[in-house]
Amino acid sequence: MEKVNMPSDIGNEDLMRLAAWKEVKPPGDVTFHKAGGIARIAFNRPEIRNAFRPQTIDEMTAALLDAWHDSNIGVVWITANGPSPKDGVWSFCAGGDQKVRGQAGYVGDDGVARLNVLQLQRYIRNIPKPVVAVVPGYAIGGGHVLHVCCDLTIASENARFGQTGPIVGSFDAGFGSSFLAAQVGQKKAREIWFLCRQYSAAEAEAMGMINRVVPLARLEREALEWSREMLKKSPLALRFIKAGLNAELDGQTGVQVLAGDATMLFYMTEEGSEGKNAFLEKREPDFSRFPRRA
Ligand code: S0N
Repeated sequence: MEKVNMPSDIGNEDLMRLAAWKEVKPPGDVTFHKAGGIARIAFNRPEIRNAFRPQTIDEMTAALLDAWHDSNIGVVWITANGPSPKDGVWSFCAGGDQKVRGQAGYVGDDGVARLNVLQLQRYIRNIPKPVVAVVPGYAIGGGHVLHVCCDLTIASENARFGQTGPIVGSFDAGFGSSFLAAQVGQKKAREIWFLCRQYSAAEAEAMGMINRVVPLARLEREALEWSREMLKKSPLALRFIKAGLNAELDGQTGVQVLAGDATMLFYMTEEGSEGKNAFLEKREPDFSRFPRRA
């Protein structure tokens, strides 16, 4: 069968030269680098289209949490290394590794079957920093859902998008359906899941599922430009906008995140500190100097 995803002979080494990336941890199922306020977390199983096993999700989650708590990081990329050493094909992620799929989920080295990608999806939505899916090829199945969960998606022209659940016997009726529908509309989301077709990057952009399409050789340069633009903006403003955009779909959890952010802002005010100071100074709090704003 013709391989449709072999756009050029650029390699991962070329991409890594674009920024002064510092390796945060040795390569495993993912690689993790940081440079100039950006965390680059990349799937690193290109020989099987970057399909994930529990170890992959564990490593990606650890990297994301590291980026969350690093105040020098303002933008996070979820991307992928490539191309496949076997056939030169580029991929973002082809979802759960079917070779380790057991009866009740994906089985890790500990023999336990898990559905841990759902936790990762929640972290991507909850981390108070923009997460950009930088998609250099196939985003299929659970890999497609991960890009859907990211705040922005920049893809290369060769990228292909689609779901396979109803073919391989799985589905994501959570964010993979509801957030997708919020992006492309109910009819299109049903088409994507019911027919399991693949869509080109141009089609994905036209249906509002991704933000920008560029040649593969330009992909990470474009992502750098978008990221640097965001890094110049107010971190608190971006944090609140993300929480607000998520709130409706996330229900009470979304309200909790937004409310938590409001609490953090309140802590940062004199009025917010008065109660704590009064308690520590063993006196009555005095809120009389704070205005009741219109
Ligand atoms: C990506 C596709 C379309 C690429 O086609 P192409 O170019 O023809 O390549 P292939 O020859 O098919 O593949 C090349 C090599 O890569 C291996 N491979 C590809 N995908 C996988 C995979 N998902 N698992 C394991 N191996 C994979 C091939 O086997 C081949 O290897 P070799 O050379 O050794 O033969 C095409 O590859 C494709 O369609 N892939 C399968 C896509 C798929 O069905 N993914 C799974 C979908 N389901 C999920 O992702 C589950 C999501 C999930 O995790 C979840 C969902 C809801 C709730 C909870 C969870 C959870 O588990 O937490």
